[in-house]
Amino acid sequence: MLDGCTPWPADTAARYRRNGWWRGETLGDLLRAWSTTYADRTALVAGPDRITYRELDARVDRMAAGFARHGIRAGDRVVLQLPNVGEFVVVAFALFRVGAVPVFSLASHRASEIRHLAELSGAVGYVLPREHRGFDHLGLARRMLAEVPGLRRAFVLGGGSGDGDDRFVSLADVDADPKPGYPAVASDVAFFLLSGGTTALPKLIPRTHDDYAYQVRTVAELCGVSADDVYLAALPVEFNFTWGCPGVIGTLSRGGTVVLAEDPSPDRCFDLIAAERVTVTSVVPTVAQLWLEAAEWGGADLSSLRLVQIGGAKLPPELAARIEPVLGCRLQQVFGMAEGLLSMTRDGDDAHTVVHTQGRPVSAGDEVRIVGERDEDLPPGQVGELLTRGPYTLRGYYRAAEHNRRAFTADGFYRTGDLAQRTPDGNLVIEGRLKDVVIRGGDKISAGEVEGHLLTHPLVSRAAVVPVPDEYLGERTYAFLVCPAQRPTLPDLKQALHERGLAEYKLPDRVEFVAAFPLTPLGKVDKKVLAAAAADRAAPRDWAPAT
Ligand code: J2J
Repeated sequence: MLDGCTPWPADTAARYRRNGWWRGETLGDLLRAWSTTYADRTALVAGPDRITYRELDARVDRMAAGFARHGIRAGDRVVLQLPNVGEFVVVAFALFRVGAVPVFSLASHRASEIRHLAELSGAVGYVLPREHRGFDHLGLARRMLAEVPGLRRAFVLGGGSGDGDDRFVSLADVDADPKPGYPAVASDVAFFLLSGGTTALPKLIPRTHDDYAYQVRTVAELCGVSADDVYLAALPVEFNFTWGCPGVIGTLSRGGTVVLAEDPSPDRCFDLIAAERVTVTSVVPTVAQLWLEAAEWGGADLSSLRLVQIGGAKLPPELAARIEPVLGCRLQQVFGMAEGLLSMTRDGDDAHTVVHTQGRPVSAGDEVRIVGERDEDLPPGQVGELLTRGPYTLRGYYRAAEHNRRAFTADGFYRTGDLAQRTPDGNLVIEGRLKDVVIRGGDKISAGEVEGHLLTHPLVSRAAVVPVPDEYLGERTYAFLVCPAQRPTLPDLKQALHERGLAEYKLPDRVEFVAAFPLTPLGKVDKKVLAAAAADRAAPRDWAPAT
């Protein structure tokens, strides 16, 4: 396995293989097999492009050879930052085939995040759009190539640099006659997903071909995906939910059609659902709410939908109860994480289970514990931290030995940081979380990361970021600041964070200045008190200045 990753123990891996869960197939080889079976069916619809399985496989082959010709080798890391375009799928599979490892960045990431991901992964390449939603990604790539030592090539969708700099290659020129026999290995890392992050800087989640192929196969089976299904990728395609739960890969594995939407707005998605007769899609609760409001206005033809998966953040039961009557299709709640474990409600579950729980883990190999403060197992009905390990859950973040000691138990359970209980009939209910994260819409924002950036402002001496409930986004980001000399304005602070290259979605929505922070008996900032104060403007703020 790639240096810096934590493999599963040998006996565990052997058991996963014996059980037929890990089959030694790479994602690149699997696409080849699917293309042979479903050759002339439509694999992908993106904008005006419609491509068959055969064409997709051929494009992937040519691009893989093109990457190899541009010096990309097995084991090389490549930051992949593209919006929901067909090229995302082609690039990802081309890299899988070569055995190179894409790092799935968000299209909304800026200099701060891309620099960190490129440095941490040791990336040699960066795939990006020339421009997207008014942002100059090419300019960002110029900066990254200058600042990150190992980064030597940028592959640009929509053209090269235009100034003769041969480190910039147009993605269209990543093309060569196919060569057989790449050295990708199924037990090795296929790609990196990003953690929702509790630490100041995002961590990388290694996903192997074996583990991801298993996840996708299991979920596609559970959701009854067939060649008649049309999956709408409404959320960003690099999100684990969209990519493989069953998402893009699960749909391709069964001969269905993947339709990529530029954004999840009801305007855009309802047209695509009607035009392409979409049957399955996945959204976060915030998007579900917008869709419900739009659908209640009437006029949309959503009759083809059979299943809407909702996950990524808590789905309020009132919202959950409206899905089936208003959208006219089945709801599936999904509790998932890029780290692995997926829990879902099932076809055949009663209405109460679907509305009020996040279902059951998808694999017989998923081990789930709900524990109290001393890691003791709690009985059904009691809320504790959810720990998990299994055939598609990581054993360690990439190059994060110290963090891994805290994030995993000695016997390899991942501490999710989520608070959950198990109902007597075995369903999970997510009750909250221990981790210091704001879930804004579906976006995960590490409080520590934003605090670190806020603290670089010369007027800010202390910063504490907490979630505050929000009717539309579920939560927003609320920053408490101690600024003894003078107070910066919110636009001023936003501008400063912006200049530091922080992605837009991480900027605080609200800022409040206080004289001091409330402290726990152990002298740590008491974020529970701060979160309660953020939610209640009338609550007292007379926390004594620390002495
Ligand atoms: C409450 N919190 C939830 C839910 C995730 C499928 C679906 C979602 C993700 C995802 C994913 C939640 N109710 N239904 O990767 O494949 C919060 C938890 C969790 C964190 C993981 C998938 N579903 N969450 O959201 O890696 O706090 O993955 O630990 O982005 O989102 O975030 P992420």
